[in-house]
Amino acid sequence: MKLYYAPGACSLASHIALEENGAAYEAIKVDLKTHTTEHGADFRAISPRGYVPAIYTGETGLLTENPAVLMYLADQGAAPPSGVDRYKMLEWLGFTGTEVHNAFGPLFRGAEGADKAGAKTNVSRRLALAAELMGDAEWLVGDAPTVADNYLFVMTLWAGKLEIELPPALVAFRERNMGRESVRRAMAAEGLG
Ligand SMILES: N[C@@H](CCC(=O)N[C@@H](CS)C(=O)NCC(=O)O)C(=O)O
Repeated sequence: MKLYYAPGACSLASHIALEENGAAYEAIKVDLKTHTTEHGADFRAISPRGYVPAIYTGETGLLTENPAVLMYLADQGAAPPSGVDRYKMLEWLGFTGTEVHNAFGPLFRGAEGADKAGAKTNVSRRLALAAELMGDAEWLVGDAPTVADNYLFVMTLWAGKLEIELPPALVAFRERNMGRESVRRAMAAEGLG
């Protein structure tokens, strides 16, 4: 299996899942500015979408879009969530992608002034809702982390980098995730401190 990633991007969630699963894989870094892989290949020729994450497997060929990639990787794991938990995980993947991840968009596209302030407020509102939805739970679904936790965890890292205050529950969630071996390994592999 190959993972196309950019350091600290949303593809980190998939990188964590691969470390969690423990099977062999190759991680290929992509420069998102030049759309070139670390091997000098044109990334758009590999994936016309031009963004990460993308995985390539013998079974799926190229697979993109966070929810699909993360669901696939969850299913390769030792204990994929089943029954209602599977739908709950999908619910979190949908929420994190469309409500939280998308809210960061203007900030990564260089929003300034009132646009930047508005985008930060929007992200804060979404993160506050995530914290409310979590309640007192340690993990998003059931009693162990899933790929949905990986994805929301990356959002908490982005918030920190952009100096967006996190609700206390998400500060604790971020710390809890930082304690996972798979998270440490994936972050180290991406050169993240
Ligand atoms: N809809 C895509 C969005 C992925 C996405 O936003 N990827 C960002 C990194 S977090 C990216 O590669 N941006 C570079 C670009 O769009 O050219 C998904 O959910 O996988």
